[in-house]
Amino acid sequence: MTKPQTDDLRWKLFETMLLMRRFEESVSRLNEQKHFTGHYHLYIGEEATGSAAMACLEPRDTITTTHRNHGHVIARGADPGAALAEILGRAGGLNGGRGGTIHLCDPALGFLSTSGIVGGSISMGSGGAFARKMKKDGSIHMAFFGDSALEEGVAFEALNIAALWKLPCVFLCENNSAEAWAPGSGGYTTLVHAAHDLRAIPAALGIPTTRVDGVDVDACHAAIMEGVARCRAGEGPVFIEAMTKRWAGSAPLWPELSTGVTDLRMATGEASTTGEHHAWFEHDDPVLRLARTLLAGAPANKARVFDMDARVRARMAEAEAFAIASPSPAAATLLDHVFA
Ligand SMILES: Cc1ncc(C[n+]2csc(CCOP(=O)(O)OP(=O)(O)O)c2C)c(N)n1
Ligand SMILES: [Mg+2]
Repeated sequence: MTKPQTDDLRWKLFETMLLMRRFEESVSRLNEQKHFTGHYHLYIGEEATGSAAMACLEPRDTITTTHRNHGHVIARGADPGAALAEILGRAGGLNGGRGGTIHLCDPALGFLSTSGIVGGSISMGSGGAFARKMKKDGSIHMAFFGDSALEEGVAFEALNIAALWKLPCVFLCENNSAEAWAPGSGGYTTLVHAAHDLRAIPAALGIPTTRVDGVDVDACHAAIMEGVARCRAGEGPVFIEAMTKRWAGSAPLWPELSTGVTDLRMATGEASTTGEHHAWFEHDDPVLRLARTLLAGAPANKARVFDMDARVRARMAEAEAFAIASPSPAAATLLDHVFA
């Protein structure tokens, strides 16, 4: 059930979502311009979930995330320039250029680890939540993962131990497979699971579950806040499944900015949404959806929306310049951070 949110919270979430979106558009552009090579994943289409989730956390809480991490790291407040530099593998990056896009991580903001191993975030999530429980201070852990992670055996074990030990973990499943549920249904399928309702897996272990529209930021915030409150109260883990449509640009193996640079005039009716991506522009893009909510019946908000976007774009232009100017790690540092 969607609870009405305050306007202040909506504006805060909108600014975060815009920054996440403009960040990913920069990543796409920098890849096209060959500033970095190798595989990468964009968070476009899932901004409502990540921004709402981060708004429910406190600074003392910890987080684990996945290969599709950019949005989480940015929404938690990481510096966009240092994050972009990391994706470019530069010395000025969040992790000195060692992590790259797949392992982008900001430990200072409570990210314990970012794992490119599907299912890794769930297992480290139970570990992180165990540490929080030992602290006895009401802090919690949030583990982000995709729908495919539940195919991994370790997911069952990690959920089981979290249930048995009442660990304060929000297991946040970002399910972007709604229309690519099985092989042959088109697009690049991620989920091949015998369970047709993923909630059945944690539910079998007695973990409370919720499914929420991952494009609706109000609904996400309400559902995640409820889960976070349960965890903080010592009632054990929760499982939240945020459903999003697969963004067309994530359908191919390599991301493509197929829907173009986001044009907020689509939310005011000043730019056309017709064509191949009509449904995405009208219903499935969380940024455009929230822009429409903010503008509904409040024409005076138009200037605020576009001013906010201009500020965010200027911030991203600075971030891009910083990342591109950042040098590659010095050869002499090659063996730094090597354990053995
Ligand atoms: C253990 C493991 N198996 C396979 C892969 C290759 N792989 C990378 S991303 C991915 C799909 C992940 O899907 P999902 O968890 O739903 O996240 P999404 O990319 O859809 O956000 C796979 C199979 C991997 N990284 N780790
Ligand atoms: Mg998926």
